[in-house]
Amino acid sequence: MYIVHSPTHQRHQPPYEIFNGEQTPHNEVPARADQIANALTAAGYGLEPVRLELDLAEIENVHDSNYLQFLKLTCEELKESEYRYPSVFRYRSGRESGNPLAQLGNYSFDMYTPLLHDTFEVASQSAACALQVAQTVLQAAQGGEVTAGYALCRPPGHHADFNQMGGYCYLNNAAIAADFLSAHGRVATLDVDFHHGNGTQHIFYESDRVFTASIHADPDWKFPFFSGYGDERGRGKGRGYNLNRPLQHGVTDDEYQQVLEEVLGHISSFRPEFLVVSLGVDTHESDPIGGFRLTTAYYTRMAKTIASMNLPGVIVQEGGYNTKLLGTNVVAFLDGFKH
Ligand code: OKP
Ligand code: ZN
Repeated sequence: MYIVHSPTHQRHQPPYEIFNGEQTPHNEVPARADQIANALTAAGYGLEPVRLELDLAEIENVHDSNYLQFLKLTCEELKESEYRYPSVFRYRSGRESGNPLAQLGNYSFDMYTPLLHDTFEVASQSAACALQVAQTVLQAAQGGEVTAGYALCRPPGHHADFNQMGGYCYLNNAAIAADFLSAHGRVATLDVDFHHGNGTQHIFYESDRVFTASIHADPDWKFPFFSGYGDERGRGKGRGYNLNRPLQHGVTDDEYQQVLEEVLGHISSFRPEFLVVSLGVDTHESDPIGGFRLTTAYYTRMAKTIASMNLPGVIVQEGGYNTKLLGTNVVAFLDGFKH
């Protein structure tokens, strides 16, 4: 399995989350990616450092260029030790404001996702990991070979929308990979993170080139609350090309498996030529912020089931917050995915 990671991710270190006005420990810590990398190496997987540089002009289908410029310039302006959290959010008037505080609120949807001096650079490298894997998988596919690769992305991406950051995400790594592949064939994205992939859903909501599917905690119960319901099916040309399966707390391996098989049936009817998997292992029974009951062994079964579609695949790391077991769970998944 081709694996790409970014060795500079440690430089993005959000100091805390703001929840109910209080500072609480941040969940999206550098130890996450380090622990995954160590577990992969120990299991005999080879990791390649990312070499691709993200070209902002090439992701303008996925992210608003004003948003990208805002991220880049704001981070550049910050000193090494500084960080910025939004306080005032977008008001539904449609007016815009150049005030820096207003812009931060305009381009954010929560107070979990701060900007630091290195955030944009690290997020760009995270996205570059996904793109580099997508390029490699595409090349193999063009040579007639069905392969899969894994992008060890940090920070994660699936909550990042066209022009908003949130849920620890700044650039939508999976959407960037999917958009790139969609120039070469139909793409399906399957999001198995515990949380709904609202960014990925919304970015492709009006597209019939990318079918988006997500299995996640009922948004009435968990973040991101404002999207992820079963009646969201796509709009315009994209009508029928989005699928959500919200689940209640305590879901077990067998219950999850049934839903997964049903979702894969819908994905198959779309006849995709590429598959992008948003892999979050915050569905594990031990996850500190999740609420499902999936076991480590199940990730192997889950991966085998997904891999049975036999499509060129890009697996993108999203969430998972048990920094002791993350790597074990990712290894269990990748072990099951090998074609
Ligand atoms: C990002 B990804 C805990 C609140 C957590 C934000 C969750 C973001 C998840 N105090 N809310 O999908 O794993
Ligand atoms: Zn998650």
